Amino acid sequence: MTPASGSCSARQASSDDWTLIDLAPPVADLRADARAGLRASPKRLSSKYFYDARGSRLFEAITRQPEYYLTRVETALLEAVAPRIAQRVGPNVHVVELGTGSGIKTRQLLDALDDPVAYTSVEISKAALIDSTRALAAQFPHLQLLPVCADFTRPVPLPPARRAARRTLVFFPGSTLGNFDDDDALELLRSIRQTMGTHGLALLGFDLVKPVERLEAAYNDAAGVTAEFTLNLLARLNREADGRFDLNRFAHHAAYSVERERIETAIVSREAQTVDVAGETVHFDAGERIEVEISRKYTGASIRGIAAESGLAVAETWTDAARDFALVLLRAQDADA
Ligand code: AVI
Repeated sequence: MTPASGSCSARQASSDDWTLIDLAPPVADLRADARAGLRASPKRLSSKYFYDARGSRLFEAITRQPEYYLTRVETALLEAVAPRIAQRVGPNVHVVELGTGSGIKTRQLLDALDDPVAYTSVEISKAALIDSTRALAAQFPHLQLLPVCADFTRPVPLPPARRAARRTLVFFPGSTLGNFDDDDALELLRSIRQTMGTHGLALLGFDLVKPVERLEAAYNDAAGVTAEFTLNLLARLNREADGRFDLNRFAHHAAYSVERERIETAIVSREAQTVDVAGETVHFDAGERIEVEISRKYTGASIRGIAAESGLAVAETWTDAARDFALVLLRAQDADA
C-alpha cells in the first residue's frame, strides 16, 4: 500500500489499453506537517510519510520477515477462499482496490472472479500506480484497467467501465484500515460504502487480536527491518525537510496496548538533544516519544461494531484455521441480506 504521501507528478501515464485518471490532491506538505507534529505534545508524525520509495521497499521486506505473519496468512487465506468469494460476489463485477501493493492479492482475486468487467486501482503514488497497471495489463490483457491517481481516504467518483457491471466490489486488504485512528477509519468506511453503492460489496482484510508476544514480535522483527522502516521517517526528513537527525540517537519502539487493542509504534529519543528540521530547532528529552503509527487489531465484535457505525453489515467472514486473520465481506446495511 502507499497511503497519501506521494504525488501525481509528470510521468507517461497511458498506453493503448489504459489511461491514468489524475484526481490527485495537492502534494502533501511534509515540512509543514513535520513542524506542526513536532511542536505538538506528545510529538507525532503521520505513518503516511513512511512510504517514500525506500519506505515502500522496506515495507515489502517486512512482509517477508518470519515474525510478520500478516501478509503470509492473508495471502494463504485468500488463495483458499477465493473461489467462495467469487461465488458469493457473482459474475461481472467492477473491482475497485484502495492502494496498490505487490499485486499478489490483486492477482489472486482477479484470477478467481467470474469475468470481472473492470479493475480500478485508486492510488496516490503515480509511479506505483503506473508500475502496477503495466504489470496487470500484461497479466490480464482482456480486463479493462482504470487507474485513478487519487487519495483513497475520500470518496472517488468511479470511472465508468465499457461493459456494464452487475455490482462494485471494493477491495482493501492488508489490515490497512488498522493504521487509521477510530474517527478516520469510520470516515474511510463511510467513503467505501459510498463508492460501492447500495448493491455493492467490500472485501477487507483484518488482523485479529492474539497473544501479545506474537503481536509484538511482528512489529519488532529480529533482523531489525521494522526498526529501519520506522527510522526511515527521520531519514526522509533529513532528505526532504533539511533535517539533521542522527538516527543512532533515536530508537524504534512498538508495543501492544491490550486496552486499546492496537500496536503503538513510536520513535524514542535515546538522550536529551536538539535537532534542526524544516527550519526549526526541536528539543527532545531523554526517552521522549514521537508517535508514528497505530496498527489496530480486531475481534468479530469490533469489526461488526465499526461496520455498523458506517452503514455496513458483515455479509460473510473467512478466517484461517488459527484465527490469525479475517477476510470480511461487507454489504450496505440497507441492501437485501
Ligand atoms: C500497512 N500496514 C497494515 C502495516 C501494519 O501492519 O500496520 C504497516 C507496518 N508497520 C510496521 N510493520 C508493518
